[in-house]
Amino acid sequence: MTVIQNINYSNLNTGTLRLQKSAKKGARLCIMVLGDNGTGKSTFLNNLCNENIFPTVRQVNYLNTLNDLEIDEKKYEPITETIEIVEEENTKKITITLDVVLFPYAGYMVDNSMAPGLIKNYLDEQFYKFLKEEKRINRKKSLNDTRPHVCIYFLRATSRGLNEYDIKCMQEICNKVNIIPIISKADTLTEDELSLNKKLIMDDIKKNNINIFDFQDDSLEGTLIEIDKKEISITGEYIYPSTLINDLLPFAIICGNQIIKDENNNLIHIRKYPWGQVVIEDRSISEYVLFKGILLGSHLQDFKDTTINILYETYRTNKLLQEGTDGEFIENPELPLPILTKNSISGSQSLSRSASRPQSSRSRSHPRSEGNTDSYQGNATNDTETVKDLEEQNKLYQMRIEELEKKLKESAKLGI
Ligand SMILES: Nc1nc2c(ncn2[C@@H]2O[C@H](COP(=O)(O)OP(=O)(O)OP(=O)(O)O)[C@@H](O)[C@H]2O)c(=O)[nH]1
Ligand SMILES: [Mg+2]
Repeated sequence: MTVIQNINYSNLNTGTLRLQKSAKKGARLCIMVLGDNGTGKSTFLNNLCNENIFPTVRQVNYLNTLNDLEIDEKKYEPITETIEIVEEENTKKITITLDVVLFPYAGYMVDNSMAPGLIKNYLDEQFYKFLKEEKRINRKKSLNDTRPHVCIYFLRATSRGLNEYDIKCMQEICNKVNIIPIISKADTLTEDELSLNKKLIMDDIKKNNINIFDFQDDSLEGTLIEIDKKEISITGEYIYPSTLINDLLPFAIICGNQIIKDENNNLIHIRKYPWGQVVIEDRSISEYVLFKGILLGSHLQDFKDTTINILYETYRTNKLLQEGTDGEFIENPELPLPILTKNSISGSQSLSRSASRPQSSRSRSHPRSEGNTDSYQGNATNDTETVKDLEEQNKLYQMRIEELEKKLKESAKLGI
């Protein structure tokens, strides 16, 4: 676990005040970070914790990787890291423990078709582990909870909306985790391109029924950001305290590659270019601070609540229902089998109708009644013959009964 003494970000007062409520016991959040390779995930995480914890240059031999591109489930095993962020505000310390889950190879391979399913399985597994702990008779006081509360999904702005892989991946996981879409490397786009990409991505999200986290009526007013009246946004339009967070999605961020101190001795992130530098905390350049405030401050608890009360609860209900059904479903050889009728032999509709009727000894003792009812289909001739056989047998029994009755009457007459 890495402990980071954190900084005073500009305009974090409202949020940090909110966070102080939970400061005593400390807040904990589990984030999953997904997205194509090289989209800036590690850089973002390093900015978040002010330290180079996540290597931004992949520490694998690229040549070996290229020679080794066959699909292998093991490659998709997640990496987890726990970071402790300590925010200092007016001499008060606020600790946020961040559990980070990364899938280093997801979106990296030539064939990524396995990745969405495996990520979904991972999320299911975390739900299942929690459910198992919850169902124990002797439950631990604090259950080991590894359920990711947020998935920060990094998107490459291509001016063509979402690519096929991102659609598939988001569709697979959107009912298991709160997705927040992010356009990374926003410095590579003009204001117009950025507006267009935000729109195209949101259109694709709606069109493909991807459920991302819904901020509902929450506006910037309730976040960490103190906007006086209006200020210019990254897309060149104005934002106001009343601007809805949903209208800003996907957040467009630039992340820094250096940390320096400003004139007030606060740490700030900068991205250096050959022609100059930009300050990441400048909200007209990057929505990083805005997103950070929402993630670790104003909406931290909302992400957890939605995960626990909606996403996990839905999983739990379905799982328990499924288990209940499985438990009750005992294959019973005594279950009534359908009576064979002409209709039942010729059509599935009549088969289902006859299935609810009681079993006759005739069909039960019939050798074919032990098999699948489907096997009766096409045996109409045989069954007609069987009925005839039985009728013949009945006639013989009837004759035998009549014979016996006759004998009884004769015996009675003779007084035997
Ligand atoms: N121009 C620009 N470059 C960025 C930005 N964020 C990250 N980068 C650069 O993009 C490159 C890849 O960044 P990483 O953070 O390693 O990306 P990643 O998504 O972790 O990559 P993988 O782990 O390989 O999938 C690095 O050279 C970063 O410095 C950004 O906002 N703007
Ligand atoms: Mg990385």
